Amino acid sequence: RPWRVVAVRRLSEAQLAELSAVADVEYFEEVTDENRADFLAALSRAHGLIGGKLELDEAMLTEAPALQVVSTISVGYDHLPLAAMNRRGILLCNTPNVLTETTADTAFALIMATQRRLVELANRVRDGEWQTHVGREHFGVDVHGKTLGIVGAGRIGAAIARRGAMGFGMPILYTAASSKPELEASLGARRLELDALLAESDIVCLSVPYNDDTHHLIDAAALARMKPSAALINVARGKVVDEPALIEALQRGGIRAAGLDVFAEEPLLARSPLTAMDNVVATPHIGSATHETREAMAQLAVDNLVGALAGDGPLTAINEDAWRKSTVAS
Ligand code: 8YV
Repeated sequence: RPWRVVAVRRLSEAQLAELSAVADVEYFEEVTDENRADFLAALSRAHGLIGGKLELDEAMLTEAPALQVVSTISVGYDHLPLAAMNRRGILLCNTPNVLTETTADTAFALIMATQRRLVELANRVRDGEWQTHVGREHFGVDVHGKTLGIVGAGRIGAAIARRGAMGFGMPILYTAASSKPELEASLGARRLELDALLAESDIVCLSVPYNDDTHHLIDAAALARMKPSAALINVARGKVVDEPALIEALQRGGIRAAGLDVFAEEPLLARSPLTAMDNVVATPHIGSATHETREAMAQLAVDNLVGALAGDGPLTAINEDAWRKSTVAS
């Protein structure tokens, strides 16, 4: 076995066995303060790194001279130093496609929960507070027929749009770098500039990748453009939203509600006002967290790593060109 691989979190026995067939594997259930030195020592010898929530920065890369492939068990890679990896010719693989439908389901769960106040009202039942008939003060707002604005109609955004249009008769608005003829033809979706989408939507759903361009894309000015009756749903990354500005808008009725699966800091600390607001449904970054999808993500990450180190190449990579160039050069 010519390769050495460091694996962190979320791999099954079978997947670890698959890796072990081509590489010596050092497995870390979790990297903590206690075992970080061991992890770094393993990384300094490794050709491949695979896992979820990988902690890796540019300084760690310089301590990992043999590293050739990083295979993250996530579609997002905003936590990884791509520019430095490109310079070193280190391949970055992610896990698109296999989590698209599950993440769109999560967005819809948050849409349903915020429109119909499901968590707030279910908590009342659990707390024994269902003593009278439900009156106007507990009414929600409809889901079906509401205008759904998708900020970032990529794979996940398109899957959310399909659910909205086909399941709930929602008019669909979207932003995207380029127009999506298939969404326009099959769903009647309309592409708008962000400002216009915010002003027209009853539900604004964020499904953009996080990067310099999308940092605080939804700031105080953007929130002010939304209808006071509108809800904001975020299954992207917390920092796409200026969180203090969102809290302020929710508190003063600038917008009606928010369904949030992602936060500026995760885990969300109990002292965040978001944990105590009736018009907020906060879930702990569970966009892709089903048995089926996490298994498929881990499998794709294993296939990417094995394919890159010992096979014909990765299935889903971000920077294959940079890697191939450096492989040819060395
Ligand atoms: C991951 C996600 O679980 O894929 C992503 O980008 O946000 C989630 O599916 C998370 O990044 C931790 O690996």
